Amino acid sequence: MKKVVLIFVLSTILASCGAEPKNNAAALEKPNIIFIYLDDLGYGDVSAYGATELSTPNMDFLANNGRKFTNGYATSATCTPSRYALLTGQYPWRNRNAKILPGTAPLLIDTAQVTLPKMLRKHGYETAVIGKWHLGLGLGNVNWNEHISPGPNEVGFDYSFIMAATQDRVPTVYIKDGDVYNLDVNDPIKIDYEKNFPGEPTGENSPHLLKMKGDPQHNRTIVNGVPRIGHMKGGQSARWIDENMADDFLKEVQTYIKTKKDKPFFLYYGFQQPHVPRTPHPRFVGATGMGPRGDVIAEADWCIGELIKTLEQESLLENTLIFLSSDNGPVLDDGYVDDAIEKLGDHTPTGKLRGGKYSLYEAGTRVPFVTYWKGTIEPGTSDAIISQMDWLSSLSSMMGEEKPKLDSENHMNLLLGKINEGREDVVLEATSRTAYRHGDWVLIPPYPGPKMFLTKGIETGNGDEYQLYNLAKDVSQKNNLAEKMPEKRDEMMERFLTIVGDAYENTSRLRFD
Ligand code: NG6
Ligand code: CA
Repeated sequence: MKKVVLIFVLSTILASCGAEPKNNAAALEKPNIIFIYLDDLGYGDVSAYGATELSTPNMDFLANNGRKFTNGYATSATCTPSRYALLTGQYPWRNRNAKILPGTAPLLIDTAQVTLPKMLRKHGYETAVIGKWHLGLGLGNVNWNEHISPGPNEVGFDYSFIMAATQDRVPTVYIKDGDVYNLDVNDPIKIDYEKNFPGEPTGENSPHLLKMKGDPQHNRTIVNGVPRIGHMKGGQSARWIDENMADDFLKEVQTYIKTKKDKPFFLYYGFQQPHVPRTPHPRFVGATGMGPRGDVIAEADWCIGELIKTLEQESLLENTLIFLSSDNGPVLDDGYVDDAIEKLGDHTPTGKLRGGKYSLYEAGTRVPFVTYWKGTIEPGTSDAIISQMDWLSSLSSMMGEEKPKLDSENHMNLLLGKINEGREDVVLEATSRTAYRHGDWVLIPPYPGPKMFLTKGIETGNGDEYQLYNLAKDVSQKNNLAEKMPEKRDEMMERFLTIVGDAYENTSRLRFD
């Protein structure tokens, strides 16, 4: 009898807790969290975002059954700064080292900094990063033949299986919990970004060994028939096979999920696609008729489908919050001859947006941005402004924490599709230059330097004049209103400077080539 009463009392208390209006309705929940983070996937590369020449059924599944954001931003138009902001909740331009890093760069995140995985770990999560890292490793002068630290494991990840930088940079090996994976100690790895090791084949001196040609920057050590940025010697048994990379990461992800059933987990799944070199597994070659760029998008989409299947098989889909996005906008020619331009046909990787990777225009930073949580997030579309940087504060609030003092804002209810209000404004960054969005308006202040990345055919956003666009009426940024609306321009500039201060003064004098 007593037991029954106690249970009744407890359940009444619990029920009344749940019924209380909370800042965050999901405050008591600790779902698994998976970030699916693609590399250089454009706003227009997903069929749910309007692509008609390319089919992405699994990304569409998440977008159409979850919340599809049409004004979701990466903080930056390149990889390292976007990833830095995603994990630390800080604008990357506050850290002058947050730029595209070479493969030998030291760890960019301070081990004392607040990070998303550290915050979640405090709340009982197990955390893992599998895939692309590109946030630096060690303290400089890494010896790849010894344990490498600090790295992901020192900034909050319990488990890491990573590619150090990019697929086009040496060292072309995986690193598992700080150790090069499959390394033979008798064949040590040496890395040099400046000069070659005597007798080592490069794209330049041994073009007959290439299965894909690179430009002069991507023409150093040849690994697996692909010339890279930087020189590498040794580590033969550890070198990855590019065509297997998608399967390698997926297998890691599936194993991780299957073994993590007791505690909630946070998994950051960093895809390498469709960054260069684009090397689809043979079973995806020809999948799209668009050459390697299209085919690796099909491959990535397949991996996402397999991930969803695994979650379903493990009965985890209803208890897992999934975020799908990209670190920056699209580029066609990024250093290799792979027919990306020639076979594009009618596909528009940027959708209706202007610019692309490296650009201050919208296509640089506005990316596919989807949240999915079966049974919790109602399907729908949101045009509210949201930044990837906001996850840290949003998830902090979900864990019942105070908002950390960071650039990150709490928009958990928006991410869960409960409301449709987001950021008032956001600063957008491209190769250290910044622009400012407030409501429907975007201001690009003047920057010196070329207006076009000639080899890439992408507009930089540079110019001698202010640029002011109303995105509600002119999403393609064709109609510069700065001269017609000087008051609006000044108001925007004032707000912008209040946030970025010296950062604009410093970058506006530099040239970006
Ligand atoms: C650039 C590389 C480019 C790509 C990019 C990083 C040259 C000329 N270009 O420096 O190929 O690797 O860095 O891309 O070297 S990101 O998506 O990781 O930011
Ligand atoms: Ca990228």
